[in-house]
Amino acid sequence: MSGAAQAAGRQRAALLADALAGLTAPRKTLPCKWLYDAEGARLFEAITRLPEYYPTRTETAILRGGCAAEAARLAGPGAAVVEFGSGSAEKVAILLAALAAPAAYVPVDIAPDWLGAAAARVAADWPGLAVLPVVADFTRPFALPAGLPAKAPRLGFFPGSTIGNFDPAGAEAFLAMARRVLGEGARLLIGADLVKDPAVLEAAYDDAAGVTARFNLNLLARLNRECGADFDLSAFRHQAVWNPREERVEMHLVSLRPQAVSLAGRRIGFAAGETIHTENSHKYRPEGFARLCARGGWDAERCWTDPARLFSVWLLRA
Ligand code: AVI
Repeated sequence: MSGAAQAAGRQRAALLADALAGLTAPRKTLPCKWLYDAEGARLFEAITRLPEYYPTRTETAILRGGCAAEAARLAGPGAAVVEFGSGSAEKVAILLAALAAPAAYVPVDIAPDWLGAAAARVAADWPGLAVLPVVADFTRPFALPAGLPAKAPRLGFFPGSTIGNFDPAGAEAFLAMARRVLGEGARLLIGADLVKDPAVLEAAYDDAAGVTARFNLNLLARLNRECGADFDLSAFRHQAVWNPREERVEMHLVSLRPQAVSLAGRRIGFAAGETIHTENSHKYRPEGFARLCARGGWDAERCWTDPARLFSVWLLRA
């Protein structure tokens, strides 16, 4: 069996183990990382272009509107940029363009195909830049590539408010891990979505065209494809709700009727109205985010927001 087939087999086994644990728990859940197979990644790209989904275009405008230039000035010449969960590596172009003679770009992502394609694109666009991809789960400690110039100032990059998809303890653990990986004196440029009118938030996660609904339901389609489950997708609906106590948007899949689904020889029962909780997207208040960063070992050096205060981008210093 090829290495790729073995890796795919391990992924499927991990997905099945998470699904069995999550769907037999008293409150059914599925970890949001499984939303991103090839179809999920394609749907997420489509979400980022929706009129209701303000985070991507707002963060991009903040980066372009002076934030990337100021972060680049503070990081200094010859910086090495390490992007956590680089995905399609689009926003990093704004940062690389602002930096004086960046020494290296290290995209870190768990999906080797995506990572290879994105790294090749950046290398083609930035001749002379050392592009050193790392295949790793960016939520766990990983080693920076040996070829990274030891003296290059380290600048971490974690855009998109992906930090919001961790629970508060996980977010703090991620920040502490990023600090350990990047080292003393490093900086981290990170996007964090802000608390705002619940109607704006719920529309961003339940768009009129139904793209986010398809993104969420794709998780059940993925369990059918990869784990032989028999979910009837028409018997579930997407739901996005603002949880004011936890200050997060929750995505759920609601069972429209009493039903049973089979998964790996198990029958999993659903009551009408019962939900599978598939994602949390935490929103922050600036003071709360600065406190979270401090607990993770970072000082907030700068914070930028847009005029409507929808989104924030932070430069942190280790
Ligand atoms: C990737 N992450 C930051 C997105 C978010 O906004 O929480 C995922 C997403 N889920 C639904 N829409 C977008």
